[in-house]
Amino acid sequence: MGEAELTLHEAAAVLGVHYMTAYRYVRLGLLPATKVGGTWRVAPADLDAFRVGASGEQAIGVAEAVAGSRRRAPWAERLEQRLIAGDAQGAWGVIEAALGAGADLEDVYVGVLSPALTSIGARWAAGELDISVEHRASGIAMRLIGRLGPRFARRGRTRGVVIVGAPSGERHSLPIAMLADLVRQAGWEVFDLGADVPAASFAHAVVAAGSVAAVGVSVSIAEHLGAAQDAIAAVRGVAPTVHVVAGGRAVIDRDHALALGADDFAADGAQFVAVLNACLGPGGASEGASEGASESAS
Ligand code: B12
Repeated sequence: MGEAELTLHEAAAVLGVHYMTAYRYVRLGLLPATKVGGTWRVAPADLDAFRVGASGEQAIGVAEAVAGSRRRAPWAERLEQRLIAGDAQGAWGVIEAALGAGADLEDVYVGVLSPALTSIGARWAAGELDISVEHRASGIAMRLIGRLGPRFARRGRTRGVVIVGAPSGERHSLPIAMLADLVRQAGWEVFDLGADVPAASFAHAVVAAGSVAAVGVSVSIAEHLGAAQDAIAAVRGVAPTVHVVAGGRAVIDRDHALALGADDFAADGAQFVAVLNACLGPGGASEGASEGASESAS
């Protein structure tokens, strides 16, 4: 056990700033703090690091501190701190600050939120974080995606329908939610089925949509690869020509995706969009893909 932690009032006094200023530092992820029984606590080492890093920034205000802090902890690290602290408002503050500093929406998903989650997963696997902390962080991440999602919408005619989901047993819905927004931003209409979707329901969604350009199946855990194979087979059963793309942490490469019965593989959202563009053309759904789905719908 190290030195006793300080209250936020004490930390503010040490920094020579108003309590509300210190509170904003915490909310923006600049000053690491944890909530204990409803009040914020700051570790002396974190306060020292902040004082060294801030080098007078606190005297010139939060905006400058935010700008200056870009030289210190990167956005992903700061978001991770807020997610681990269970601080939903502060997590949103970090996202807003990153956007304000010039990050675009894709940067926020790929360069800020994903690495923060990856690190949380690694720290859970190392026994550093309790699963309840990871669950709480996941809940906040989902709400962040909920707030960011509408900003990915693109006006105008959609290029076709893309269905994404994770197969039976697979509970990782965050990767699909981010993927769905990135594909939406590229002009496709996306139906996000979320996690734990039975094979028959993948098929049902394809038939119900009438005309589908592509289906993306996400697998995070190797144990669910068999269920992914079943989902792909079910889609093929109702729409033989629809383009199926497999991805996610558990799908190693293109050969692996093909072995699961998919037509293609993509390692991330940008590659998924590239695959959609390449096989379906910039104008939208290919004849075959539409036909397959609509045939089956009739
Ligand atoms: C959040 C999380 C959870 C949450 C999920 C909440 C939710 N609603 O999604 C909860 C707490 C439920 C959970 C549960 C479990 N989890 Co978990 N989880 C994570 C965590 C921290 C983040 C996942 C995430 O969103 N990552 C961010 C996304 C964007 O990254 P991504 O998944 O790699 O996706 C990218 C690409 O793969 C690709 N992609 C993804 N899907 C698709 C699909 C298509 C079509 C395409 C083209 C591309 C594509 O694009 C994405 C963007 O680049 C990861 C850590 C990590 N490294 O990711 C662990 C992690 C995936 N979980 C893990 C484990 C072990 C589990 C559990 C088994 C733990 C347990 N014992 O309970 C359970 C399994 C539950 C189940 N049955 O599925 C391990 C898996 C290890 C392994 N060997 O496979 C990880 C890696 C943690 C770790 N470091 O050990 N988890």
